[in-house]
Amino acid sequence: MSAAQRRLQVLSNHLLASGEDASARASASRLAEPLWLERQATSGSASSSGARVTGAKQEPYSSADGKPNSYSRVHGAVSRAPAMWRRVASLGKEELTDVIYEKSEEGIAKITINRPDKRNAFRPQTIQELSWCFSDARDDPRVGVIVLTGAGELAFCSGGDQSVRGKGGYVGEDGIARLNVLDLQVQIRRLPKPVVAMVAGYAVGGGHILHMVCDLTIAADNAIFGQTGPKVGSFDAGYGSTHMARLVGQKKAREMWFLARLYDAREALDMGLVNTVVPLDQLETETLVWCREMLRNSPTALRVLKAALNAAEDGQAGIQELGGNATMLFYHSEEGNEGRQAYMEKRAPDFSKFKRLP
Ligand code: S0N
Repeated sequence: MSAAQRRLQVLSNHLLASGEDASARASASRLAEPLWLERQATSGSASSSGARVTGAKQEPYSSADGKPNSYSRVHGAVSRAPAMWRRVASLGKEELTDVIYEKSEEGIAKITINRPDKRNAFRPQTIQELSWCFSDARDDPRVGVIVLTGAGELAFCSGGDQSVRGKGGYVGEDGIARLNVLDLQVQIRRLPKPVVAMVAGYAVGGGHILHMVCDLTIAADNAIFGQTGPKVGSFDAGYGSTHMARLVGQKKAREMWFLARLYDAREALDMGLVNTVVPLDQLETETLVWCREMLRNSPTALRVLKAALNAAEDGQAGIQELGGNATMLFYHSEEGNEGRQAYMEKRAPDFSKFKRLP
């Protein structure tokens, strides 16, 4: 039995064990069929909600009549070639044990949670290493997009490692209990470059929240999503609840949390949890295509858009992030520089030459 079939069996058992109705069982058995649909060059296939289930071959900018338009000529055809990854084994003096960190020359960083024996559950050390990698990727001007994933085909991440959970959080080698994944969520959200979750297998518990706080999620057809907290005595009353409600709506978010069910990739696509679903063997290829498309686009446009989309949810912290981008752009301007220059030359600034635009 292949890994994908095994996942489907687990999901099917889960639905049957929870007394699902006939339609849910039909949904589980439907999963035995390939769930992706090839997107046609001229008319894309759509799922019941209108969300696209995409296949391996895509023409991202084909026009309605099938003829190439100028947008297609200028921006079309993205390479599907494998990335040439270069491993970063340590950051400063710190050896990475729980995480694999790689970069490609074209500007993609890939961060892999590497605890497959535990379905990539995270312990404090894992979160610390993830944070170092994200920090490095943020500061590296050659990196334009970051991919977060899990080792193997069985799991993206199964949340907090229950075997090191103590009173007050997850206990590290220093004996201190922490919930440092909350800081990581904020770090991913604030990072001014797109972060893409590449999900095969389980994304559950705190692992589900990690994919939700990423900007985009590319799911394999064996991916399974859900919150387990109410079954194992935990919950995330921060982004894990509020951002989820923004993604899937209040009713669905309450269902996901209160019942703690698991959902297959198609259901996740239909409810807006993920951006696309692809065959497992196409997962990295498709993720690279999405990354390469973003790498072609204006980095400043992407960073300000990310800040703006965050700001609508994040209150003053979101405005601070958006405001920081405005300041950064102003520092690049002649007008901004005139103020600094005047101060350094001990003279009054001359802002009269700058137009007061409508
Ligand atoms: C993922 C599941 C469904 C996979 O089932 P499968 O394929 O049958 O594999 P198993 O045999 O169950 O697992 C294989 C081995 O992996 C170990 N393992 C798996 N997950 C964990 C885990 N989370 N912690 C520790 N070990 C894990 C298994 O024990 C097994 O090992 P062996 O072979 O030695 O027996 C299934 O594994 C499953 O249900 N896993 C548990 C999922 C879960 O409940 N996760 C925790 C949920 N809670 C959180 O994540 C809270 C996180 C948190 O820190 C937080 C707190 C406050 C606010 C926010 C957060 C936040 O994260 O955001």
